[in-house]
Formats: sequence, C-alpha cells, structure tokens
Amino acid sequence: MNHRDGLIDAMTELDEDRVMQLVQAMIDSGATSNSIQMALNVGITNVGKRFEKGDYFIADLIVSGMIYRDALRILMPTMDRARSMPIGRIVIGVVQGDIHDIGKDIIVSLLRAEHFEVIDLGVDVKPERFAYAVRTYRPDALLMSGVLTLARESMKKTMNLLEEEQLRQQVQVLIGGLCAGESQRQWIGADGWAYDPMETVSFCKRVVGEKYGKER
Ligand code: B12
Repeated sequence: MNHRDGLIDAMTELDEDRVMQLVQAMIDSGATSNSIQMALNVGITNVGKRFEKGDYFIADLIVSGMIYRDALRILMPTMDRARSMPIGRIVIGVVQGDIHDIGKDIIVSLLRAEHFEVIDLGVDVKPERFAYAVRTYRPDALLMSGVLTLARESMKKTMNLLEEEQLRQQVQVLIGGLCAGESQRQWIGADGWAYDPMETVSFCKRVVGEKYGKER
C-alpha cells in the first residue's frame, strides 16, 4: 500500500499512531500539504459513512476529529508565514447550529499564511453576530462554513439579515463546507462557494484584487 492509501486506511481505522507516521512520511517524501489533507478528508469521510451505517458511534466521530487536528499540527507549521501588512480582511465563522470547525480552521490557517487578516468568529455563529462583524470590521469577504445539512438554512438567514441591514452590498460572501454546492450558493444568494481550500484563497485574492485595483 502506498503512503496515500495507507493514510486513508489509518484515518478510517482511527489508528492515530499510523496517521501521524504516514503524514510525516508524506511530508518527508515531498507531498504537498493539500494532497495530504485530501487523503485525510477521504479517510474522515469514511468515518462518517461508518457512523451513518451504525458501525461507528459519536465517540468515534470525536476521536476522528482529534486525530485530524493532531495531524494538522504536524502539517500547519509548513504553512504559516508572517508578514506585517495584511493584503485583505476576512471574517469567517461556522454558522448557527453547527459546531464542525476542523475545515474552517484549515481555511483560517491557510488565509493567514497567505497574509490575510482573519477575524474568526468560531462556531455556532448567529446571523446577528455575522451582521455585527460585517458592520464593525468592514471585511473584504465574509466566509460562512457549514457541514450539517441544516447549515444551509442558517446561511440563508444570515444573508437575509445582511440584506435587511443593508450590509450585503459592502461584502463578498463565500460559502463552504460539506453543505455547500452551486445550487446551495444560488439559493442562499452567495457570491461563491468552494470545497478546495486553495480555491478559497483564490476567491479571496480575486476579491481584494478587484476591490483595490491590483493584486496586492
Ligand atoms: C468529526 C465529525 C464530528 C465532530 C466534529 C469535531 C469538530 N471540532 O469539528 C463531532 C463529534 C463534534 C460531530 C458532531 C456531530 N456530527 Co459530525 N462528523 C464529523 C465527520 C466525521 C468529519 C467532519 C470533518 O471534520 N471533516 C474534515 C474537514 C476538513 O472537512 P470539511 O469540514 O468539509 O472542510 C473542508 C471543506 O469543506 C472546506 N471548507 C470548510 N469550511 C469552509 C468554509 C468556506 C467558506 C470554504 C470556502 C471552504 C470550507 O475546507 C475543508 C478542506 O479540506 C463528518 C463526516 C464527513 N463526511 O465529513 C461527520 C458528519 C458531518 N457529522 C454528522 C452528524 C449527523 C453529526 C451530529 C448531528 C451527530 C449527533 N447525532 O450528535 C453532531 C452535530 C453537532 C453539531 N451541532 O454540529 C453527519 C452530518 C449529516 C448531515 N448531512 O447533516 C456527518 C456527515 C456524518 C455522517 N455521514 O452521518 N461530528
């Protein structure tokens, strides 16, 4: 079995030691952070499928989240870079009713590594808090993350509130997480959606590029 398949298998089997060894082995052999994350995602999706079938329980979901975070601790130092002048300001949060924050945290780390100032509102964020953050921090982009199906309703409510409070025009909105897709984007009225973290970074760079007239 190659490293990638081994990593998917180890994550699926919740074998933390093997996950850590294989992540390190993939870094050592020159694999990109993105490709390692994608393998971890396939593994954790398998965990979710086993949970759906009743073979895994809530405790297993919790363990899978802990293993994923530990793996990110090895991966993230390779991403973080410092810069004094941020290229743009982003507000991000996991929407109301949802506490899945591993994906959101990946996006936060990547954006910071790409020199964005990121205001992270955390999990279970009510529409009113998003609206408050847009009004107060005047971000270039608002990123809403949601994994549960019900997250779409919360995203829609947040968009409606932004419209009501006349904040919608001042910010580009991107949705992401398992609940997002093109039809959801249209229904919610967002400007974009993404699954791939690098697409998220490209979206944010495009937003600041268009707003300030050039790539910063
Ligand atoms: C770990 C996990 C948990 C952990 C979460 C720990 C944590 N701190 O996040 C715990 C144990 C808390 C949990 C709880 C529950 N969970 Co859960 N969980 C998972 C699991 C196994 C992995 C999720 C994960 O972290 N994936 C890895 C990350 C990296 O992926 P991601 O979030 O999608 O992020 C990627 C992209 O989407 C993107 N992205 C993320 N955010 C954003 C934002 C923007 C703007 C952009 C552009 C991109 C982007 O970036 C990442 C790129 O790699 C999934 C299974 C699965 N298929 O994913 C189930 C899963 C999501 N859970 C599920 C369920 C049902 C629950 C519970 C309701 C269970 C229960 N009965 O209590 C609760 C709900 C709690 C709540 N209110 O939120 C279901 C959801 C079903 C649905 N469609 O609604 C799933 C799919 C499992 C299943 N197959 O049944 N869970």
